[in-house]
Amino acid sequence: MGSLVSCAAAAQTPTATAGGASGAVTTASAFTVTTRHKLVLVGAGESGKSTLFKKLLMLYGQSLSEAERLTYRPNVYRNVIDAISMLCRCADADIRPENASARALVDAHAEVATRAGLAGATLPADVAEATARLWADPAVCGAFTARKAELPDSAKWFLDQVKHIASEGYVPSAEDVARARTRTTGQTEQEFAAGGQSFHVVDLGGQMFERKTWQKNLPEADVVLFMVSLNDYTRPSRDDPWRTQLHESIDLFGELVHADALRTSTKPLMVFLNKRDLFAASLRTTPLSACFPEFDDSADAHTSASASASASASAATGAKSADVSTAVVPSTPAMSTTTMASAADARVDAAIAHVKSLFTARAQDTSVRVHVHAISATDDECVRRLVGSVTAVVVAGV
Ligand SMILES: Nc1nc2c(ncn2[C@@H]2O[C@H](COP(=O)(O)OP(=O)(O)OP(=O)(O)O)[C@@H](O)[C@H]2O)c(=O)[nH]1
Ligand SMILES: [Mg+2]
Repeated sequence: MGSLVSCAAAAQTPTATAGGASGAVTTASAFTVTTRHKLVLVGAGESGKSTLFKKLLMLYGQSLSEAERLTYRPNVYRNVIDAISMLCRCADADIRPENASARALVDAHAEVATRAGLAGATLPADVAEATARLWADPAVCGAFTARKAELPDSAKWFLDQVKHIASEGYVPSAEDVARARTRTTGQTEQEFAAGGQSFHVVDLGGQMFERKTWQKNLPEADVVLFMVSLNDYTRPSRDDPWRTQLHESIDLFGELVHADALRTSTKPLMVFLNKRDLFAASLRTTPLSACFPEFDDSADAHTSASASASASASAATGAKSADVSTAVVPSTPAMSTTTMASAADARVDAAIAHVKSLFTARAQDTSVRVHVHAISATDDECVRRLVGSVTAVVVAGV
């Protein structure tokens, strides 16, 4: 699946069969496919479009060879150094004096590597050791927990395994590749086959200055996939301290459904409320009402009323109860673990239902057919279910 490293070139020629594309198309031909459905991935920056794109190719294309995974090593190194540098800047004077030398080492490595244009080229063992010490420092941990730094959501994934990443012979796993953060510029496209259908998926950059590519791709899309980071309810907007990036994502969706290419069309538009895993974890400490004051977070409002809705919603989205099984739910001696887990699930699902209603409300005066699912793009099983839902939509044509 050379596509993951070379697909930018394929962007000019969507039917190119080089690299991974050929593998996916070969699979498609086994089903005697006649139609190729174009899926266009849009949504705000860091909502998880590329993560889903990579997962789709990993699950439905050919698995990545060791050589291909190795090409992601500099990216992983860079993710580690960027994350620890940002956290140290936020923790700053509170870092323990005994970790001052570790910080100096990390800073020097980051600075020299950046100046030499070699960020990500190496991750020496002593720098990895220093990173691990800093990651264990209470001030750095505190800065992470308090979300003081604008870190990619994969920061913890990589910092937790920094010594392994720096070890000799380290080859990024498929999961490391999926989670390695790189901002998408322009567009990346690829083909895959699933459920007897052939798909052409286009991953577009979501940062503000990248969105010009959306207009060009939307008219040709058979299904528009709009990604949202549910966890953005805890991320303040960069422009307005009273709003969060989730508010901005809702506005962006409103603009999208009213764009000329969509407003009067009956194109299916699937909204993926992504990062359900992080959302469930964040709800333990930050109520959704902190972002949407009209939402009632109280346990009583959701546990009994939405328990059955929760079960069906979880089944439909592939949401895992295990994600929230340790959630802090007001416990009584009579409350069993299962009850606690389902109560926590019900609260997460109620919060998701509220966010979903905010998105669907924006499309009410359009003819766009909106389908909303809560997902975790990092979860293979969830991505498989998502593909089932996409297939059902293209087959039904609604
Ligand atoms: N825990 C968790 N992390 C996720 C999930 N989906 C994406 N991420 C992480 O979120 C970060 C951003 O994901 P990307 O896929 O790069 O986001 P994007 O939408 O392509 O961003 P742009 O290219 O800037 O538009 C990465 O570090 C991913 O590993 C998820 O479901 N759960
Ligand atoms: Mg991207």
